[in-house]
Amino acid sequence: MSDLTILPVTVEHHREPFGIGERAPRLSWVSRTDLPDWRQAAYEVEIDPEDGEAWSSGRVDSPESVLVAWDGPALTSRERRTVRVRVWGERAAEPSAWSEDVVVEAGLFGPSDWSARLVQPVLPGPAEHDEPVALLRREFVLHQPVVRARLYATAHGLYEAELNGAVVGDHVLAPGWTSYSHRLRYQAFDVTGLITEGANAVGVRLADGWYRGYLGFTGARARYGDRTGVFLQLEVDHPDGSRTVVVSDAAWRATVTGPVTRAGIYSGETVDFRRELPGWSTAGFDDAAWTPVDRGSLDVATLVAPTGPPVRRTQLVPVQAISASPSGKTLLDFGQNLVGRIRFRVPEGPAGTEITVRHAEVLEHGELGTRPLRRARQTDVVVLDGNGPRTWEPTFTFHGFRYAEVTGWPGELSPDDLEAVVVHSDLRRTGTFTCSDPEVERLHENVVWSMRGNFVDIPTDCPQRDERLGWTGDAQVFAPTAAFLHDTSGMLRSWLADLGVEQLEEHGGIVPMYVPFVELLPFPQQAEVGWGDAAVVIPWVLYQRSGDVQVLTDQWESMTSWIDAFAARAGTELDFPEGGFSFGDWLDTAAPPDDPAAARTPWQCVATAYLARSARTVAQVAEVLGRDGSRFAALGKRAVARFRAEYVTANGRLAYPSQTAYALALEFDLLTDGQREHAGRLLAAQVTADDFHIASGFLGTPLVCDALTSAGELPTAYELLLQREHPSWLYPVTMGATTIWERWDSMLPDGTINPGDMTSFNHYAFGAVADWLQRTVAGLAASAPGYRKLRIAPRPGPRLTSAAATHETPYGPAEVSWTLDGTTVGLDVTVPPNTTAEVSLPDGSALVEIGSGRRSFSCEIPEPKRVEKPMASRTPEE
Ligand code: RAM
Repeated sequence: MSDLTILPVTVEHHREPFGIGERAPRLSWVSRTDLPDWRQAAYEVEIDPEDGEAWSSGRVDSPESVLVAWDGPALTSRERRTVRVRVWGERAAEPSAWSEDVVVEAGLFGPSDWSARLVQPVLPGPAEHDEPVALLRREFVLHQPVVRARLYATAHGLYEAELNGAVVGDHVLAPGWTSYSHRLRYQAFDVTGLITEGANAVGVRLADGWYRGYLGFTGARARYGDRTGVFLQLEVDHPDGSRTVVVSDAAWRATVTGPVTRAGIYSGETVDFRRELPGWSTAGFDDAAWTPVDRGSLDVATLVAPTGPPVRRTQLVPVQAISASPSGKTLLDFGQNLVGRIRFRVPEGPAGTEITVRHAEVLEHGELGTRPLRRARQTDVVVLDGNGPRTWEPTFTFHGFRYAEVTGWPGELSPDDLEAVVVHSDLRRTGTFTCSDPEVERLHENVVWSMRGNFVDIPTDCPQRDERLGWTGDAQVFAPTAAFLHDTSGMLRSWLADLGVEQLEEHGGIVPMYVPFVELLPFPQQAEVGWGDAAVVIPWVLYQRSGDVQVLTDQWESMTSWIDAFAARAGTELDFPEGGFSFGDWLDTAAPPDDPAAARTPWQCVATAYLARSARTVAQVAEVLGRDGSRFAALGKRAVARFRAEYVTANGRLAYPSQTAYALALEFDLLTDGQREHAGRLLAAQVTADDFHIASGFLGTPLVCDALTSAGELPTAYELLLQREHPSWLYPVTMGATTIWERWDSMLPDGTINPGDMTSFNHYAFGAVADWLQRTVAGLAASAPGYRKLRIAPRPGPRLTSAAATHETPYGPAEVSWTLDGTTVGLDVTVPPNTTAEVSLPDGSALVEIGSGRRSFSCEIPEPKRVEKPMASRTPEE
């Protein structure tokens, strides 16, 4: 009987180590055991090449099991190696059994690996709303059987490849959105089963996507180029060791006469089945009417392999209800605001029948609420050809929707005719939170859905209107929550690489306000507090949560350059004397619908606080990396002093009586001990004076509950959390929200959409409170990088009788679950093997240090009491 199992090795942050870009990828493994207090004493890694000698690390005495260096010979392009590991526990002489084998396959590492050319279809002129989908193809003959075949591909635009009539792979929206001129991602697919000896054909559908399509809310398009193109290399290995390589080149032909007549990310897709070209991606198709492709240019040095998972279809959601609107329109309700598209099973109907489907997140007074979408039409159109039923789903678009309005459907529409296909980066889910209050659970579920909807290759602000941009501020405040809920390391490392390259090579150290950046919006490029800080905060969060030091090394220059750019805007006194515009505490509850930057707390105050925090973080990073961080530490110190001098009285009262000002001062550690205590009480008093309503924006809101908790004002944090009236986290839940809204009242109590022209119903920024739910209410947090050490510190409060969180740490599953019965707290915890935990019980008793395994605790606490509002601030009706 073995009570120690080693799960298959994982490679860097890949879900599947196929076509990877790392020559010496780091390896991680999880030990599964019921043995308490288990620690790894040693490991052995074996790496087998396809031919030749296996490599073994031999027994390595080390407790490391996360992102362990690949000490074997480096991979070469295309190489496949099989990896396994076994370990020794501290108390066992015998090793575990070997883990199951994992095959690691390298992608193409160098420019010399590529013989493909970028080929471009001839497109119609750039008329307004011209969003063509081109088809490209060529045939080829294989004179020998196929042992193995790989397709490497990318595009200017979005592509989907077919081989002999079969779609290649399950990626959606490939190659994704990166900073194309610096880093263009390619994909690798195993296509061994899709081709054979003899005649074959390869075809590619190609749409504008982010490259040539409409972007942003000024109607800009073709920001990266006005020609789309395909870059593809098919490599086929034969039994005699020879290889046939088929690439995109002058032999390809293209057309825009295919069935999909329009595809735009914002606008949706139109398919006209009368234009179908059966067999276009199979051998023998007559493409005489197609035109030769043009040769474009692509710098192969910009090609990069993915570091995270692709966008995929991750879930099917059935229609919940079909109804008629007051004006007689047919409406579908999927019961969940989601991101993806609808898959149609269209019945037979007369040729030329046009079915139009418009998507929206909400209904307004019973009708589809499309105003918040602005220019994004989110409309799919299906034109029938009179032949038989069909199943169709758009390929090159995604919509943010819960509802859809269908016109032109032939006959009666049944729920079986349609389903929603959820689409997003296929991140591994790692975190959960549950509790006794169904509304709080729904809030948390809404956060998860908003994350899914906005992690579509890049982290976006919203997934529905004519925006969907990688706003850095939104990602920065949400990163801790995101890193708990899903394994974000691979995806965000790619996005951070884009952030860094654009910041350093194009913006003189200023972090763009959204990444990838192209000139779209009428804002000046300047150091934006809270947005630019993404350069520092996100790598630090990823390091804390995943233990990956490399992200700090890779982002070092970006971080330090950001601090320099930020400090330059701050001026010699660090008080941002030039003023001007800044997003600041964006969407403060006091800001009117048409002026989202009009916050209670001036942005300069927020900026000095952020400068202090980011500079100090970089000083900590320097320590981790063994570099000299003294100038950042000194800058941090000066910024703290400046903040105190400018915004804090000697006793700890803030110049602005706002939740944000107090939360920043407390959470960013900007006060003296004496000031802290007073400020904590004043924050609680402020929240009470605000009637336990949120009174902050993007930058302050994520900090308030944490600040109250650390100031010993937990019950006030609970009042804020459990508030149901606007503005609050639960108000949207009471309004039936199934995602986090951009504005606290994106939907007004009377069912009217907020009049502001920036009203998304799927915006994760305010969902950042979930991190507090996970870390503090449930009490599951990392106290050392990568959860090598956990901090288990649940904090029960009034009106909740239980809460629980789980997190798949790099070392295995961790769980915390508590119940409150009167005054008795029962606590069950699971600590992953090879880690330890410090447990801080809610009764305030001394920390308990424990090793891995399951443990239960109980303690007595005073019954959690609700905070009373002082009589003076009550309204007469109360
Ligand atoms: C809007 C969105 C986004 C925010 C920017 C500043 O476009 O609300 O979330 O980051 O403004």
